[in-house]
Amino acid sequence: MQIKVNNATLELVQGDITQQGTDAIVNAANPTLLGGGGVDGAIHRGAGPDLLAECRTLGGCETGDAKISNGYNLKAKHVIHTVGPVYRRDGKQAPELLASAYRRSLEVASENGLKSVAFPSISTGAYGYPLTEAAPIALKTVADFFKAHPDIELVRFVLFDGKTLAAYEEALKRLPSD
Ligand code: AR6
Repeated sequence: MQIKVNNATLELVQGDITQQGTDAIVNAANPTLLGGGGVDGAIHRGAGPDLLAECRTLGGCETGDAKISNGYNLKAKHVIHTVGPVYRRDGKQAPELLASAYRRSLEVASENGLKSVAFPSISTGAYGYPLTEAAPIALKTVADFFKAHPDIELVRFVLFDGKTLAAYEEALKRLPSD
């Protein structure tokens, strides 16, 4: 499923983000940037040990911020590491922190001249963000970013399982078109 926002494409696919050939893939990391489980573990395995070595030099990452590294053995030349909110811990601030994780990732992509970015569903695994709440925030933040930054041409959400894809498809159908 895909839509156009201005001249940019926003698309939803089911798959493994480590296999994507976009200019960057986004990692749902933790503030240490030193690896973990879920998509973070898969990205570090796919990139190889040089990624961890570079991440050690990045000085960690605050919740809602993003840092860029090389992609090493991945098809994508870059990994943008962001940290989403922990749903139960961050409470009322969780929606803005989730939006910030997407927005900062795209700002970093734009600052580095990148044109295509693949995202996983940030915070909806180990960090416990309910999918039905997270998906509309993710899609609206990306659609709003496109309106202000025509340099980004493609954002692909790479959703690991059918349930996650279905939640994003439902949210995309309901996305306000203003
Ligand atoms: N490709 C795409 N999506 C994936 C992949 C993959 N290869 N593997 C898992 N997912 P999570 P979070 C999906 O837990 O909630 C880590 O330990 C997964 O099914 O990876 O932001 C970090 O170090 C889910 O839909 O990230 C942090 O400590 C989504 O990715 C913490 O987990 C996000 O799940 C971050 O938690």
